Amino acid sequence: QEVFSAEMEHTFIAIKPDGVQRGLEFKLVGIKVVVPSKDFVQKHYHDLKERPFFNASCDFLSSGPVIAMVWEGEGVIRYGRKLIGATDPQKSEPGTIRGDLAVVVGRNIIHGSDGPATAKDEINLWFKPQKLVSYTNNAEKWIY
Ligand code: RTP
Repeated sequence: QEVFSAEMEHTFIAIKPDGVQRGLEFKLVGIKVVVPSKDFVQKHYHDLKERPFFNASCDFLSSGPVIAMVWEGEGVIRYGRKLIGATDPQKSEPGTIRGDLAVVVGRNIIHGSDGPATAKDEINLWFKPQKLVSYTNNAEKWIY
């Protein structure tokens, strides 16, 4: 079944096993593109239910495609937050994703779990366990 318009060009990009396994960064174990429903993102943001920006944040997160990922590795939660930068992009350091690429708090580009308990809940919400890939590293095959 053809899902894309014939006039628009598409490409398929795949990171091959050496690129995935050379240990260039943390381990990507799940990824998908999804337009989440408002009902779904209300679950994601359930902790913010009482905050004045809850509804606006839910409308925004459900307004278009989200690339959802699960990364694995020692310290990945803390490092992820460091790479992402402070919630308010105007307070994020240069060199962080939000510091370099975002301007306002309601459009801060990227989310990262803030601790082990939320990471577990969010991974369970966004991914079925069978969609996560568990693999051991074979990097020695590609290092010369
Ligand atoms: P995130 O969960 O998205 O990584 O954000 P966070 O922990 O850094 O911040 P949190 O307080 O959990 O807020 C979640 C998201 O709500 C939006 N927000 N708007 N004052 C505001 O208008 C306001 N404050 C927060 C942001 O998109 C924030 O990332």
